[in-house]
Amino acid sequence: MRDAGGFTRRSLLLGAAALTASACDSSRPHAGFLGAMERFNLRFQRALFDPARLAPELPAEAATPPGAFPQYYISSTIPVAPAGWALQVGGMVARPQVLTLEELRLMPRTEYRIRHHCVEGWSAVASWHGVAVRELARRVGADPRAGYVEFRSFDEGYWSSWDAPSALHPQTILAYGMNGEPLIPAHGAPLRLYSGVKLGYKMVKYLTAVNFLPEPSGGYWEDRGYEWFAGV
Ligand SMILES: Nc1nc2c(c(=O)[nH]1)N[C@H]1C(S)=C(S)[C@@H](COP(=O)(O)O)O[C@H]1N2
Ligand SMILES: [Mo]
Repeated sequence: MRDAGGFTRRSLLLGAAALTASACDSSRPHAGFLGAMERFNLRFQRALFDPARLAPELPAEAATPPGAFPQYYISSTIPVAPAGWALQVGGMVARPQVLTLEELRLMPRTEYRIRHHCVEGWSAVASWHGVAVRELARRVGADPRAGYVEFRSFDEGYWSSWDAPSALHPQTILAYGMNGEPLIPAHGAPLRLYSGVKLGYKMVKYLTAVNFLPEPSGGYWEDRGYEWFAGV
């Protein structure tokens, strides 16, 4: 997509991000503020980033070579899932549930190969497979009035909250596999969020819980000044 100035929307975004954000592992002082401006901003972003738009699927040749896909976690060592790990699903839902990986694997499977965009400026390509968040929402009977979805993890409490249209986008999945293989710990095992509609830091790895909420609950980087919506 090109605007009148001839820049792609993505290069503008990544350029802006590069100016303001030095790295995912450095904190920035000014936090976002709530209120009228924030609501205006959300409306504006929803118009700019059509929540129904699909990220382009890429051919196998486009895949980043094995081992070259960067790996991020805020813990000092690779986070390891607690024994008896299961995903808690709650908040504004009719049927709160605790789901094992086996139960998630039995749900409808979504798989795609798309490009990952980190706010630091790098991008990489892999295929991901898992269950769509909207399948999960259906299973637990999420209240349609829940406008936000929060994702929490066992990586030092890393978390993010999303607008419901982006969370329920068909390409937003709870991924348990990458490049046709089970997800490895460095990339968020046993379960991570993946999506074609958000920047990397919104895609929480090492998931523990998914909560459907009436209000957004910030996020690890979002509370350190990174943009909350972070659409791609
Ligand atoms: N739990 C957790 N999730 C996380 C992060 C993290 O540090 N901890 N980093 C985020 C960032 S900044 C990016 S770019 C992606 C990177 O995913 P990858 O490590 O599989 O490349 O994970 C995101 N999810
Ligand atoms: Mo990132």
